[in-house]
Amino acid sequence: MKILTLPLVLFALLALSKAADPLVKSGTEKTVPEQPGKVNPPPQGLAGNVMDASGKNVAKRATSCPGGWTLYNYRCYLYVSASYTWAQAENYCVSQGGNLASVHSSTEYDWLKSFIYSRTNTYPLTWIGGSDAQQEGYWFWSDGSRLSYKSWCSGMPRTSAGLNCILMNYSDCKCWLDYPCSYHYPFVCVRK
Ligand SMILES: [Ca+2]
Repeated sequence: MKILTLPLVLFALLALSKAADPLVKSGTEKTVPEQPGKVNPPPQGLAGNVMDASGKNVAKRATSCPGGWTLYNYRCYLYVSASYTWAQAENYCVSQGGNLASVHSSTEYDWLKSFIYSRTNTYPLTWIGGSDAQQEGYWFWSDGSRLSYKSWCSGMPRTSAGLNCILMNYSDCKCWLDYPCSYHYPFVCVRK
């Protein structure tokens, strides 16, 4: 019996030290006391994910789409063939939980053109969400994102009054035209 007792005692000691381990660890990790009132900048996650201080992802990124919408690069797209004015089109997109589409790179624009082609077998003039109706020359996307990537046709945008909304797929180059917002065209909505 004595031979058996020693291994049992050793085992019990080992088990006790293992159980105590997490307590020791959490004790030693708190060497830097938290400073009340100090707000750390939100950490940047992979692929531009924006997280708040608790590590929660606050940037909305779609991984699936409602029926009829198409997922591309974490956003959902809907082509609407009905001809609306730019404002009617934007209003419709908002009613569906989105905005008129914004475009942020040539890759994204190439995809958007092919997406419309997949729906229509052609390249129709189509409203997207860019507008300078608020102030001439100040272009915004209706979804609030920054208008930095541009695919204007040669000579665009023009400075004459009343050409305040972006039509895509103009001419052979399928570039952007600034056009009167009150004209009726099909359009593309986007939602996150
Ligand atoms: Ca304008």
